[in-house]
Amino acid sequence: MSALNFCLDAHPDLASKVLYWPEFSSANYSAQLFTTLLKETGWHQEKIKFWGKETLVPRLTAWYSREEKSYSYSGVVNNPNPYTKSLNDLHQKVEDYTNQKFNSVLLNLYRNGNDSMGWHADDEKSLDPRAGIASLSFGAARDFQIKPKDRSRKLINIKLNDGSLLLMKSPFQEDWLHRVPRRKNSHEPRINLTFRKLL
Ligand SMILES: O=C(O)CCC(=O)C(=O)O
Repeated sequence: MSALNFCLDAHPDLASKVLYWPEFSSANYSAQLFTTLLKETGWHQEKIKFWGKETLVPRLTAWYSREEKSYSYSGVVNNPNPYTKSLNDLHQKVEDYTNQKFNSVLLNLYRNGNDSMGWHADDEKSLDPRAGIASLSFGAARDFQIKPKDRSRKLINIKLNDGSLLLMKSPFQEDWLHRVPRRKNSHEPRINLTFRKLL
């Protein structure tokens, strides 16, 4: 269960902040989970205000919490759905791998390479600043990019593969931004789950 940091070999200072398990789940198990999550999840497309104008976010999302926690960001309030059995099982496995505790999960569905997530940090006051954020990916491989908030260095690209797990340890969110950029040549869907600990 030891993490592999080959994508960050050139950045030894990040080894204590970002951990990557490329084979958290087997191809078979990932394919099953992808189908289950796609079907079971209460997906919806949020509207956010951007420069005073309402726009649809370029992906579908869903929020689940074990402790009935709501989660707000960018003016969107996510009311909690109760955990399903699949989410419970995944949650347990992710906690075992990462040795961290979470109580909620945000799911993102990228329908194809046109869907994306802009630069941001998961640093809302409602999140426990001592807890990490664990990001689990199924389906199409997509680039995940990180860069320091103070722009002191260039962005770093990490390819998040099907069945992989990435852990952003505390205090990564204090100093770094991340995003999933559009990729015109990616045609397949991807589901990402970020396990979080809300206060
Ligand atoms: O889809 C991903 O890999 C990242 C998701 C993310 O950044 C988020 O949910 O805050």
